[in-house]
Amino acid sequence: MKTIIRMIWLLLVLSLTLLACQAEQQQEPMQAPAPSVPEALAQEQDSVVLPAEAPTTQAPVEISVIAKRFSFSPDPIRVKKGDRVILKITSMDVEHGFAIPAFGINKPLPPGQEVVIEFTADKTGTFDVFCSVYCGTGHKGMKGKLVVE
Ligand SMILES: [Cu+2]
Repeated sequence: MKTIIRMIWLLLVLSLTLLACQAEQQQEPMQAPAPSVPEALAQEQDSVVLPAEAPTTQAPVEISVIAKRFSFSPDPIRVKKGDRVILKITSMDVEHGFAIPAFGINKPLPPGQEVVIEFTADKTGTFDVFCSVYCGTGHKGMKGKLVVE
């Protein structure tokens, strides 16, 4: 029994020593970065200034889209790779849905109400657009394309 108690004591002492070492180690690096925080802030401020010099690439591309039985217009929707795209979609008749699975987009379009969808066209290709809310006999054929060049 005594040996077991000794071992437990040893373990306790060891773990306490380890904890103390860790605490010291943590303190040292914590003191070191403290003065460098203003430097990091200064660097961040510098990098904030830089993108402001090239705002033209950041300007979003707005496209108005009409949804009605059983098509979208324009079709295809054309954008450039890297564009920040703002789609303003209005259903002219019944409720439709607007889905582009390749960009994780799927929103209902209540009739007569403009729905705004924003995304970044971060890959080139031709992507499926389709209606995701049953809207009548032609629903299955209510498809379009998004072309990212
Ligand atoms: Cu539909």
